[in-house]
Amino acid sequence: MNIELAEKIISNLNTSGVSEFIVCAGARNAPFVKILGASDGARVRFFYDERAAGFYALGRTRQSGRPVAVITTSGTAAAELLPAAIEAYYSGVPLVLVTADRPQNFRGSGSPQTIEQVGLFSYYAQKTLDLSKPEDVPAEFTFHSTLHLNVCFSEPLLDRKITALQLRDANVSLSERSGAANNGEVSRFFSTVKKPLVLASALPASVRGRVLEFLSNLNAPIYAEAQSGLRECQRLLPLILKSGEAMLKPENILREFDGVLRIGSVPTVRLWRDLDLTLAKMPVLSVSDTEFSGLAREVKTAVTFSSLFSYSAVGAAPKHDGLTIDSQNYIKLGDLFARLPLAEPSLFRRLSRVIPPDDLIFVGNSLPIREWDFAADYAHPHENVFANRGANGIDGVISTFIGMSKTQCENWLVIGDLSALYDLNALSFAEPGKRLRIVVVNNNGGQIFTRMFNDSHFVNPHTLNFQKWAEMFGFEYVTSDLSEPLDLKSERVVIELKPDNSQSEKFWVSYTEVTRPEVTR
Ligand SMILES: Cc1ncc(C[n+]2csc(CCOP(=O)(O)OP(=O)(O)O)c2C)c(N)n1
Repeated sequence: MNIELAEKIISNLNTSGVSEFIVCAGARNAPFVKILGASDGARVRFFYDERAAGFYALGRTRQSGRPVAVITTSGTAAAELLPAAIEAYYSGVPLVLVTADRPQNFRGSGSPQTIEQVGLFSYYAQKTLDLSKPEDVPAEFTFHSTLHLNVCFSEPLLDRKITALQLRDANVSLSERSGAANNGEVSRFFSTVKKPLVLASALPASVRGRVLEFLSNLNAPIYAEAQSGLRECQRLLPLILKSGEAMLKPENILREFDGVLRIGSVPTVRLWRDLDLTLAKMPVLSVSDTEFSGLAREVKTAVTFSSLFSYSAVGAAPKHDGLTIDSQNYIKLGDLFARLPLAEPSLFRRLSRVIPPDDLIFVGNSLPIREWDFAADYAHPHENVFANRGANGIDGVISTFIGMSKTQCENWLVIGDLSALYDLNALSFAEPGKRLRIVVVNNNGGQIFTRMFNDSHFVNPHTLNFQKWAEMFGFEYVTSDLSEPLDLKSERVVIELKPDNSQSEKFWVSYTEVTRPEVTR
């Protein structure tokens, strides 16, 4: 029955739209390993680290727009998928988690490699099925968010001969977030908010054109994060705030704006957290393709894009003062970049000039995503910037990036040193034909905490460099301060940037000084 059960699961997943399987072999999932090892027509990859495999599958799902299944054996192997499941859940990615299990009567016994697997992913499996018999397997699966299939196999594990399955490269259109256009909440927001600030965060490519149209009609100042794909958009540039978070301090927000329109995923910028603290009374409207409002307020859901688009924004916001202050600050910022060339933000600025416009860029959490948003040059547009912002983890970043990488362009990852150390074995996922440029910003620890707490216990300082790591996985290794063009010879490269931490410190002190309101007004 095991082989029949596993065949039915693979076939039905495949006909429902899964044509890619990442398999981490153990004994308990032997039926899946044998069947997928012998089948044709689907993309199958084998790997040994389930945590990395979960994130790689997440990256593959985000790249292809189709559900990808990751298959583990029983026990802690299954538990290793939890971080990727959480990230997928909050970013609305349809990841399929298939965990092999011992038969149901072993539950609660503590026998070898037996843990409580049903409910293992808690909230983070949108749907869970506990499958023991072929008759339990649904003919069709639907994919909205995370799906957990826990599959029980008894011994003998390989209970009959395998027949090679002929799988197909299935196409599936994922169901969009449902809900008819209802612009009631949108018009209510604009009936009270007359001076809105727009926060644009990660946007699906499919809605960018319409968001662009809406925002140019609205004519309100915009803080656009790079993941929106609109940060350097020529048409919106006159409305874009370019001098970083100084303009977004609570006192400035209260003076210049009377509401916040957030479009896209939950923003990274500090202001978003202030909207639950000192700015808790400021009206906020969230528009997103995931349901989460991202704020601990009474309204915990976001409205759909179609609700926003059914509202006519023409003339909703008057011409705005905040933009003048921002432009003055932006000029001062230019001087800072020139004066402190080895400060971390200055390196990010140069890096943004080095990366060609159509390349894929993945930014790690902690400082990289913030410094890219802050410092990337507005004269060098990049529309394909991604990050793991569902749960903001520093885990699984390299695995997700390699999963998302494409053959048609260069693929750049910009990552902190601790985040890189977290996911070292991910380089095994590299495949021929994909040009990977992994930029490790090695500032010797988690420097995001230096500015927050000034206590080295948070930082985990070290003196490691990444040369041997690159060599171990056959990557070219380069160090640079980006003052000269990069001369990369290989398909796969690790580029280590070493900011001067004392220049970075001076940079942020000077930034606060030059953008202080008394100085600017
Ligand atoms: C899995 C996980 N563990 C811990 C954290 C908390 N955290 C946020 S940033 C950070 C330090 C990251 O250091 P690094 O990657 O070197 O980046 P830097 O701060 O230097 O930019 C930590 C530990 C997290 N976000 N995710």
